[in-house]
Amino acid sequence: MIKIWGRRSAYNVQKALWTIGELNLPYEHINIGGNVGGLDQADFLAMNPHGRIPVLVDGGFTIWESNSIIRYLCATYSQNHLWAELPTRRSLAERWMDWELATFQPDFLALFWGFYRTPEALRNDQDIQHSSERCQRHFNLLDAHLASQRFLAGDEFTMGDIPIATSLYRYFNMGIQTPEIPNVRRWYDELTKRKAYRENIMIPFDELYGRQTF
Ligand SMILES: N[C@@H](CCC(=O)N[C@@H](CS)C(=O)NCC(=O)O)C(=O)O
Repeated sequence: MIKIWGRRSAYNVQKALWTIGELNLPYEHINIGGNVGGLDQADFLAMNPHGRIPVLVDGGFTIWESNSIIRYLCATYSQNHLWAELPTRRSLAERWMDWELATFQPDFLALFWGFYRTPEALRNDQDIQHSSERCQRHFNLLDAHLASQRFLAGDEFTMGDIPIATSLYRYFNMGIQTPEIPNVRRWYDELTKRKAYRENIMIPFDELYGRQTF
């Protein structure tokens, strides 16, 4: 039985839970992190020395880093569906996963923390503007890419969609101005029809509003 550690409101945990849902895998969830704490406990640090969630254990094997967890789950359980065996085809998905981690997520989290998780009186409008503009550039780029295909790696849903699309529900609902991105909207609308997306990503996040601690 797969075990996954991490609070359901955490962006990176949501990616892993969504993947588990897509693959219809039975799992045990251990709520940890945020106001529940526990990430500094010795038994948790023995699994992930970085003290971060998510952590996944499958058959006694431990994995940390959300995108590595997605790759592991899809390679092991998706029967060539979300994970392409052919390296060239798989690279079409993997580039978006790496881009999400290295480029997109730092700007998206700067916006989410600067705007949504900072109490209004403490917000730095200039920083928010800066990260909002950077996010708009990323979303415009995604919009152009999605003009000619249904999903990020082609016309089928793959693991490459998961990391970036995890941000969409919050981006469209956190109360900031978003650019005209009809192709991203169409992609999002399509994802909202997926049960696993609705159950793991489209969940209220107002408990995080104005809360600067994890
Ligand atoms: N690059 C790591 C980042 C892990 C990370 O920073 N996770 C956050 C939640 S999104 C965390 O552990 N926060 C501490 C907490 O929730 O208490 C990954 O993708 O797994």
